[in-house]
Amino acid sequence: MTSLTASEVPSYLAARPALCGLVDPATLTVSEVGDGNLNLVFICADGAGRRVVLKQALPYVRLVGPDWPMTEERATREANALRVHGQLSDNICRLIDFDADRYVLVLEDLSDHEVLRTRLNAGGPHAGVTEPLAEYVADVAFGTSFLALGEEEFRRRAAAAANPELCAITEDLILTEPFLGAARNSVRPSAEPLVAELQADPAWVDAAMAMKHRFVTVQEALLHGDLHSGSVFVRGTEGSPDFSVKAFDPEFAWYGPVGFDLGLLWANMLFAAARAEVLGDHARARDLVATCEITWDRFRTRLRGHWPDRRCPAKYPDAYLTRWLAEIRADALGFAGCEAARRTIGLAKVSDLETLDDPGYARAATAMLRSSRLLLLRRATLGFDQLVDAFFGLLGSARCAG
Ligand code: SR1
Ligand code: MG
Repeated sequence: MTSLTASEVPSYLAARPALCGLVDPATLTVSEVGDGNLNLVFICADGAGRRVVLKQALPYVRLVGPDWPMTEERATREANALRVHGQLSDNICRLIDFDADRYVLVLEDLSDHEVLRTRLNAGGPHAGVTEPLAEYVADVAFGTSFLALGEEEFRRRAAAAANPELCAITEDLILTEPFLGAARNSVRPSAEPLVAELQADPAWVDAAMAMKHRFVTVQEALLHGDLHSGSVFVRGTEGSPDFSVKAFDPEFAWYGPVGFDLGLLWANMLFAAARAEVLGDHARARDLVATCEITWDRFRTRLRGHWPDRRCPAKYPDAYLTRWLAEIRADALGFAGCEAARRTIGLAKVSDLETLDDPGYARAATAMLRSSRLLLLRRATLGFDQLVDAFFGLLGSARCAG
Protein backbone atom coordinates (compact mmCIF):
# COMPACT_ATOMS: atom_id res chain seq x y z
CA MET A 1 0.00 0.00 0.00
CA THR A 2 1.34 3.43 -0.85
CA SER A 3 0.72 6.49 1.26
CA LEU A 4 -1.24 9.32 -0.34
CA THR A 5 0.26 12.76 -0.79
CA ALA A 6 -1.81 15.92 -0.89
CA SER A 7 -1.15 16.34 -4.62
CA GLU A 8 -2.47 12.82 -5.34
CA VAL A 9 -5.74 13.26 -3.45
CA PRO A 10 -7.77 14.92 -6.28
CA SER A 11 -7.07 12.08 -8.73
CA TYR A 12 -7.66 9.55 -5.97
CA LEU A 13 -11.10 11.03 -5.25
CA ALA A 14 -11.94 11.28 -8.95
CA ALA A 15 -11.31 7.54 -9.31
CA ARG A 16 -13.65 6.57 -6.45
CA PRO A 17 -17.20 6.23 -7.84
CA ALA A 18 -18.72 6.37 -4.34
CA LEU A 19 -17.33 9.88 -3.94
CA CYS A 20 -18.53 11.40 -7.20
CA GLY A 21 -20.75 14.32 -6.39
CA LEU A 22 -19.39 14.92 -2.90
CA VAL A 23 -16.63 17.28 -3.98
CA ASP A 24 -15.31 18.44 -7.35
CA PRO A 25 -11.79 17.01 -7.77
CA ALA A 26 -11.03 19.60 -10.46
CA THR A 27 -11.24 22.52 -8.02
CA LEU A 28 -9.94 20.76 -4.91
CA THR A 29 -7.51 22.20 -2.40
CA VAL A 30 -6.01 19.64 -0.05
CA SER A 31 -4.11 20.11 3.18
CA GLU A 32 -2.59 17.41 5.36
CA VAL A 33 -3.55 18.21 8.94
CA GLY A 34 -2.87 14.98 10.82
CA ASP A 35 -1.56 15.92 14.24
CA GLY A 36 -2.50 12.69 15.96
CA ASN A 37 -0.21 9.85 16.88
CA LEU A 38 -0.92 7.40 14.08
CA ASN A 39 -2.30 8.51 10.69
CA LEU A 40 -2.38 10.85 7.71
CA VAL A 41 -5.38 13.18 7.60
CA PHE A 42 -6.29 15.33 4.56
CA ILE A 43 -8.92 18.06 4.54
CA CYS A 44 -10.29 18.46 0.99
CA ALA A 45 -12.32 21.52 -0.05
CA ASP A 46 -13.62 22.22 -3.56
CA GLY A 47 -14.29 25.56 -5.25
CA ALA A 48 -17.92 25.49 -4.14
CA GLY A 49 -16.90 25.10 -0.51
CA ARG A 50 -17.84 21.43 -0.22
CA ARG A 51 -15.51 19.41 2.00
CA VAL A 52 -14.60 15.87 2.95
CA VAL A 53 -11.83 14.44 5.09
CA LEU A 54 -9.58 11.55 4.11
CA LYS A 55 -7.78 9.56 6.77
CA GLN A 56 -5.19 6.98 5.77
CA ALA A 57 -3.52 4.49 8.07
CA LEU A 58 0.26 4.46 7.71
CA PRO A 59 2.12 1.16 8.06
CA TYR A 60 3.75 2.50 11.22
CA VAL A 61 3.00 4.64 14.29
CA ARG A 62 3.37 8.24 13.13
CA LEU A 63 4.35 9.47 16.60
CA VAL A 64 7.51 7.33 16.51
CA GLY A 65 8.08 6.65 12.80
CA PRO A 66 8.87 3.57 10.68
CA ASP A 67 10.78 1.99 13.59
CA TRP A 68 7.41 1.12 15.11
CA PRO A 69 5.52 -0.82 12.39
CA MET A 70 1.76 -1.04 12.88
CA THR A 71 -0.86 -2.91 10.89
CA GLU A 72 -2.88 -0.81 8.46
CA GLU A 73 -5.80 -3.13 9.21
CA ARG A 74 -6.55 -0.71 12.04
CA ALA A 75 -8.31 1.36 9.38
CA THR A 76 -10.66 -1.56 8.64
CA ARG A 77 -11.45 -1.88 12.34
CA GLU A 78 -12.04 1.85 12.62
CA ALA A 79 -14.37 1.76 9.61
CA ASN A 80 -16.35 -1.05 11.22
CA ALA A 81 -16.65 0.83 14.51
CA LEU A 82 -17.71 4.03 12.75
CA ARG A 83 -20.40 2.14 10.82
CA VAL A 84 -21.74 0.28 13.83
CA HIS A 85 -21.58 3.23 16.22
CA GLY A 86 -23.09 5.52 13.59
CA GLN A 87 -26.15 3.28 13.48
CA LEU A 88 -26.55 3.64 17.24
CA SER A 89 -25.60 7.27 17.96
CA ASP A 90 -25.43 10.70 16.34
CA ASN A 91 -22.43 11.60 18.50
CA ILE A 92 -19.82 9.89 16.34
CA CYS A 93 -18.15 11.16 13.18
CA ARG A 94 -19.89 9.85 10.02
CA LEU A 95 -18.10 7.42 7.71
CA ILE A 96 -18.82 8.20 4.06
CA ASP A 97 -16.65 5.61 2.35
CA PHE A 98 -13.90 3.11 3.09
CA ASP A 99 -11.23 1.93 0.65
CA ALA A 100 -10.14 -1.41 2.09
CA ASP A 101 -7.31 -1.74 -0.44
CA ARG A 102 -5.57 1.52 0.44
CA TYR A 103 -6.88 1.80 3.99
CA VAL A 104 -8.47 5.19 3.36
CA LEU A 105 -11.50 6.36 5.31
CA VAL A 106 -13.59 9.18 3.87
CA LEU A 107 -15.20 11.06 6.73
CA GLU A 108 -17.62 13.91 7.20
CA ASP A 109 -15.83 17.23 7.46
CA LEU A 110 -15.88 18.52 11.03
CA SER A 111 -13.46 21.38 10.53
CA ASP A 112 -16.07 23.82 11.87
CA HIS A 113 -15.62 21.93 15.16
CA GLU A 114 -12.63 22.11 17.50
CA VAL A 115 -10.93 19.35 19.43
CA LEU A 116 -12.31 19.25 22.97
CA ARG A 117 -8.84 19.16 24.55
CA THR A 118 -7.86 22.30 22.61
CA ARG A 119 -11.00 24.06 23.81
CA LEU A 120 -10.48 22.95 27.40
CA ASN A 121 -6.82 24.01 27.43
CA ALA A 122 -7.82 27.44 26.16
CA GLY A 123 -10.35 27.82 28.98
CA GLY A 124 -13.31 27.48 26.59
CA PRO A 125 -16.87 26.43 27.47
CA HIS A 126 -17.58 22.80 28.31
CA ALA A 127 -21.10 22.87 29.81
CA GLY A 128 -23.17 20.06 28.33
CA VAL A 129 -20.30 18.63 26.28
CA THR A 130 -19.72 15.40 28.18
CA GLU A 131 -23.40 14.40 28.51
CA PRO A 132 -23.79 13.46 24.81
CA LEU A 133 -20.60 11.44 25.16
CA ALA A 134 -22.10 9.55 28.10
CA GLU A 135 -25.17 8.82 25.98
CA TYR A 136 -22.97 7.69 23.10
CA VAL A 137 -21.15 5.25 25.41
CA ALA A 138 -24.46 3.93 26.76
CA ASP A 139 -26.07 3.59 23.31
CA VAL A 140 -23.09 1.64 22.01
CA ALA A 141 -22.73 -0.39 25.23
CA PHE A 142 -26.28 -1.63 24.95
CA GLY A 143 -26.61 -1.78 21.17
CA THR A 144 -23.52 -3.93 20.63
CA SER A 145 -24.05 -6.16 23.69
CA PHE A 146 -25.47 -9.66 23.67
CA LEU A 147 -28.49 -8.22 25.47
CA ALA A 148 -29.45 -6.40 22.28
CA LEU A 149 -27.94 -8.70 19.65
CA GLY A 150 -28.46 -12.17 21.11
CA GLU A 151 -25.57 -14.38 22.07
CA GLU A 152 -24.70 -15.87 18.66
CA GLU A 153 -24.63 -12.61 16.74
CA PHE A 154 -22.72 -11.02 19.64
CA ARG A 155 -20.00 -13.66 19.47
CA ARG A 156 -19.66 -13.33 15.71
CA ARG A 157 -19.31 -9.56 15.97
CA ALA A 158 -16.91 -9.70 18.88
CA ALA A 159 -14.66 -12.14 17.01
CA ALA A 160 -14.75 -10.00 13.85
CA ALA A 161 -13.85 -6.88 15.84
CA ALA A 162 -10.68 -8.32 17.39
CA ASN A 163 -8.01 -5.62 17.28
CA PRO A 164 -4.93 -7.30 18.80
CA GLU A 165 -2.24 -4.91 17.58
CA LEU A 166 -4.00 -1.76 18.78
CA CYS A 167 -5.04 -3.45 22.03
CA ALA A 168 -1.37 -4.31 22.53
CA ILE A 169 -0.54 -0.59 22.41
CA THR A 170 -3.10 0.04 25.15
CA GLU A 171 -1.94 -2.97 27.16
CA ASP A 172 1.62 -1.65 27.08
CA LEU A 173 1.15 2.11 27.29
CA ILE A 174 -1.85 2.39 29.62
CA LEU A 175 -1.87 -0.84 31.57
CA THR A 176 1.77 -1.89 32.02
CA GLU A 177 4.54 0.64 31.45
CA PRO A 178 3.47 3.40 33.88
CA PHE A 179 3.37 0.81 36.67
CA LEU A 180 6.31 -1.48 35.93
CA GLY A 181 8.57 1.14 34.34
CA ALA A 182 9.76 1.43 30.72
CA ALA A 183 12.45 3.18 28.71
CA ARG A 184 9.88 5.36 26.96
CA ASN A 185 8.44 6.68 30.26
CA SER A 186 9.42 10.18 31.33
CA VAL A 187 8.43 12.83 33.86
CA ARG A 188 10.00 16.11 34.88
CA PRO A 189 12.42 15.87 37.85
CA SER A 190 9.80 17.16 40.32
CA ALA A 191 7.65 14.05 39.76
CA GLU A 192 10.44 11.45 39.74
CA PRO A 193 10.40 10.66 43.50
CA LEU A 194 6.64 10.09 43.48
CA VAL A 195 6.81 7.85 40.40
CA ALA A 196 9.52 5.78 42.11
CA GLU A 197 7.43 5.60 45.29
CA LEU A 198 4.34 4.44 43.39
CA GLN A 199 6.20 1.91 41.25
CA ALA A 200 7.51 0.39 44.50
CA ASP A 201 3.98 0.20 45.91
CA PRO A 202 2.63 -3.34 45.33
CA ALA A 203 -0.96 -2.24 45.99
CA TRP A 204 -0.90 0.35 43.14
CA VAL A 205 0.85 -1.96 40.72
CA ASP A 206 -1.40 -4.91 41.52
CA ALA A 207 -4.56 -2.82 41.11
CA ALA A 208 -3.35 -1.78 37.65
CA MET A 209 -2.67 -5.41 36.79
CA ALA A 210 -6.22 -6.23 37.88
CA MET A 211 -7.46 -3.62 35.37
CA LYS A 212 -5.25 -5.17 32.72
CA HIS A 213 -6.91 -8.49 33.49
CA ARG A 214 -10.31 -6.86 32.96
CA PHE A 215 -9.12 -5.23 29.73
CA VAL A 216 -7.85 -8.49 28.26
CA THR A 217 -10.59 -10.85 29.44
CA VAL A 218 -13.88 -8.91 29.53
CA GLN A 219 -15.89 -8.70 26.32
CA GLU A 220 -19.04 -6.65 26.82
CA ALA A 221 -19.50 -4.27 23.89
CA LEU A 222 -17.78 -2.69 20.86
CA LEU A 223 -16.01 0.21 22.56
CA HIS A 224 -14.48 3.35 21.08
CA GLY A 225 -11.23 2.32 22.73
CA ASP A 226 -9.53 5.75 22.95
CA LEU A 227 -12.19 8.16 24.23
CA HIS A 228 -9.98 10.95 25.56
CA SER A 229 -10.63 14.67 25.04
CA GLY A 230 -8.40 14.63 21.94
CA SER A 231 -10.84 12.17 20.34
CA VAL A 232 -13.84 14.50 20.60
CA PHE A 233 -14.90 17.36 18.35
CA VAL A 234 -17.16 20.09 19.68
CA ARG A 235 -18.90 23.03 17.99
CA GLY A 236 -20.92 25.80 19.62
CA THR A 237 -22.17 25.89 23.18
CA GLU A 238 -24.91 24.06 25.03
CA GLY A 239 -28.28 25.38 23.92
CA SER A 240 -27.00 27.08 20.76
CA PRO A 241 -28.50 25.83 17.47
CA ASP A 242 -25.11 24.75 16.17
CA PHE A 243 -24.11 22.82 19.29
CA SER A 244 -22.53 19.54 18.25
CA VAL A 245 -20.41 16.91 20.00
CA LYS A 246 -18.83 14.09 18.00
CA ALA A 247 -16.38 11.42 19.01
CA PHE A 248 -13.90 10.43 16.32
CA ASP A 249 -10.87 8.18 15.78
CA PRO A 250 -12.19 4.83 17.08
CA GLU A 251 -9.30 2.85 15.60
CA PHE A 252 -8.68 1.23 19.00
CA ALA A 253 -12.23 -0.20 18.93
CA TRP A 254 -12.67 -3.77 20.19
CA TYR A 255 -15.07 -5.74 22.32
CA GLY A 256 -14.07 -4.88 25.89
CA PRO A 257 -15.31 -3.70 29.29
CA VAL A 258 -17.69 -0.73 28.95
CA GLY A 259 -16.04 1.11 31.84
CA PHE A 260 -12.91 1.60 29.74
CA ASP A 261 -14.41 4.36 27.59
CA LEU A 262 -15.89 6.17 30.61
CA GLY A 263 -12.64 5.83 32.54
CA LEU A 264 -10.52 7.40 29.81
CA LEU A 265 -12.98 10.27 29.52
CA TRP A 266 -12.99 10.84 33.28
CA ALA A 267 -9.21 10.84 33.60
CA ASN A 268 -8.87 13.36 30.79
CA MET A 269 -11.48 15.62 32.41
CA LEU A 270 -9.42 15.39 35.60
CA PHE A 271 -6.34 16.53 33.67
CA ALA A 272 -8.34 19.51 32.43
CA ALA A 273 -9.49 20.20 35.99
CA ALA A 274 -5.97 19.98 37.41
CA ARG A 275 -4.84 22.44 34.76
CA ALA A 276 -7.65 24.88 35.59
CA GLU A 277 -6.90 24.65 39.30
CA VAL A 278 -3.18 25.34 39.00
CA LEU A 279 -3.94 28.21 36.62
CA GLY A 280 -6.08 29.71 39.38
CA ASP A 281 -9.62 29.03 38.15
CA HIS A 282 -11.05 26.99 41.01
CA ALA A 283 -14.70 27.30 39.92
CA ARG A 284 -13.85 25.95 36.47
CA ALA A 285 -11.82 23.14 38.02
CA ARG A 286 -14.78 22.13 40.20
CA ASP A 287 -17.08 22.12 37.17
CA LEU A 288 -14.63 19.97 35.23
CA VAL A 289 -14.30 17.41 38.05
CA ALA A 290 -18.09 17.37 38.35
CA THR A 291 -18.33 16.07 34.78
CA CYS A 292 -17.31 12.64 36.11
CA GLU A 293 -20.45 12.31 38.22
CA ILE A 294 -22.59 14.05 35.60
CA THR A 295 -21.51 11.63 32.89
CA TRP A 296 -22.02 8.67 35.20
CA ASP A 297 -25.58 9.77 35.96
CA ARG A 298 -26.31 10.39 32.28
CA PHE A 299 -24.77 7.06 31.25
CA ARG A 300 -26.72 5.15 33.90
CA THR A 301 -30.01 6.81 32.99
CA ARG A 302 -29.45 6.12 29.29
CA LEU A 303 -28.52 2.48 29.84
CA ARG A 304 -31.58 2.03 32.05
CA GLY A 305 -33.64 3.53 29.24
CA HIS A 306 -32.41 0.79 26.89
CA TRP A 307 -32.97 -1.97 29.41
CA PRO A 308 -36.63 -2.72 28.48
CA ASP A 309 -35.44 -3.39 24.90
CA ARG A 310 -33.23 -6.35 25.84
CA ARG A 311 -33.91 -9.66 24.21
CA CYS A 312 -35.57 -12.23 26.47
CA PRO A 313 -36.31 -9.96 29.46
CA ALA A 314 -37.34 -12.99 31.48
CA LYS A 315 -33.77 -14.30 31.31
CA TYR A 316 -32.31 -11.04 32.63
CA PRO A 317 -34.15 -9.61 35.64
CA ASP A 318 -33.54 -6.04 36.78
CA ALA A 319 -30.98 -7.20 39.33
CA TYR A 320 -28.74 -8.07 36.38
CA LEU A 321 -28.62 -4.42 35.33
CA THR A 322 -27.93 -3.25 38.88
CA ARG A 323 -24.94 -5.58 39.15
CA TRP A 324 -23.67 -4.68 35.65
CA LEU A 325 -23.83 -0.98 36.43
CA ALA A 326 -21.79 -1.52 39.59
CA GLU A 327 -19.16 -3.40 37.57
CA ILE A 328 -19.04 -0.70 34.90
CA ARG A 329 -18.62 2.00 37.55
CA ALA A 330 -15.78 0.19 39.30
CA ASP A 331 -14.10 -0.51 35.95
CA ALA A 332 -14.44 3.14 34.91
CA LEU A 333 -12.81 4.37 38.12
CA GLY A 334 -10.02 1.81 37.79
CA PHE A 335 -9.32 2.59 34.14
CA ALA A 336 -9.40 6.31 34.98
CA GLY A 337 -6.64 5.55 37.50
CA CYS A 338 -4.59 3.83 34.80
CA GLU A 339 -5.08 6.67 32.31
CA ALA A 340 -4.21 9.28 34.96
CA ALA A 341 -0.86 7.55 35.47
CA ARG A 342 -0.25 6.86 31.80
CA ARG A 343 -0.80 10.40 30.51
CA THR A 344 1.56 11.65 33.25
CA ILE A 345 4.32 9.04 32.96
CA GLY A 346 4.08 7.16 29.69
CA LEU A 347 4.26 7.77 25.96
CA ALA A 348 1.69 10.12 24.35
CA LYS A 349 1.27 12.67 27.11
CA VAL A 350 -1.36 15.42 27.29
CA SER A 351 -0.91 19.10 26.56
CA ASP A 352 -3.14 19.95 29.56
CA LEU A 353 -0.22 18.96 31.77
CA GLU A 354 2.79 19.33 29.52
CA THR A 355 2.26 23.02 28.73
CA LEU A 356 2.22 24.04 32.41
CA ASP A 357 5.25 25.78 33.89
CA ASP A 358 7.37 23.77 36.33
CA PRO A 359 5.55 24.75 39.55
CA GLY A 360 2.15 24.14 37.93
CA TYR A 361 3.35 20.87 36.43
CA ALA A 362 4.66 19.65 39.78
CA ARG A 363 1.35 20.36 41.46
CA ALA A 364 -0.85 18.90 38.72
CA ALA A 365 1.32 15.83 38.08
CA THR A 366 1.46 15.04 41.79
CA ALA A 367 -2.31 15.31 42.10
CA MET A 368 -2.90 13.15 39.02
CA LEU A 369 -0.49 10.45 40.22
CA ARG A 370 -1.92 10.34 43.73
CA SER A 371 -5.43 10.37 42.26
CA SER A 372 -4.40 7.40 40.14
CA ARG A 373 -3.70 5.45 43.31
CA LEU A 374 -6.99 6.50 44.89
CA LEU A 375 -8.99 5.61 41.77
CA LEU A 376 -7.31 2.24 41.38
CA LEU A 377 -7.34 1.08 44.98
CA ARG A 378 -10.81 2.35 45.88
CA ARG A 379 -12.53 1.72 42.57
CA ALA A 380 -15.17 -0.58 44.05
CA THR A 381 -16.45 1.89 46.63
CA LEU A 382 -15.23 5.42 45.86
CA GLY A 383 -18.02 8.02 45.91
CA PHE A 384 -17.85 11.01 43.58
CA ASP A 385 -17.97 13.38 46.56
CA GLN A 386 -14.95 11.58 47.99
CA LEU A 387 -13.18 11.86 44.65
CA VAL A 388 -13.80 15.62 44.50
CA ASP A 389 -12.63 16.19 48.08
CA ALA A 390 -9.53 14.04 47.63
CA PHE A 391 -8.65 15.57 44.25
CA PHE A 392 -8.70 19.13 45.53
CA GLY A 393 -6.99 18.06 48.74
CA LEU A 394 -4.19 16.58 46.65
CA LEU A 395 -3.91 19.72 44.53
CA GLY A 396 -3.76 21.81 47.70
CA SER A 397 -1.25 19.61 49.48
CA ALA A 398 0.87 19.37 46.34
CA ARG A 399 1.06 23.18 46.34
CA CYS A 400 2.15 23.22 49.99
CA ALA A 401 4.76 20.51 49.36
CA GLY A 402 6.04 22.29 46.24
C1 SR1 B 1 1.42 5.00 19.88
S1 SR1 B 1 -0.15 5.54 19.92
C2 SR1 B 1 -0.24 6.42 21.39
C3 SR1 B 1 -1.59 6.78 21.80
O1 SR1 B 1 -2.24 7.54 20.81
C4 SR1 B 1 -3.60 7.18 20.78
O2 SR1 B 1 -4.41 8.30 20.82
C5 SR1 B 1 -3.83 6.28 21.95
O3 SR1 B 1 -4.19 6.98 23.12
C6 SR1 B 1 -2.52 5.64 22.10
O4 SR1 B 1 -2.32 5.06 23.35
MG1 MG C 1 -6.47 9.06 18.14
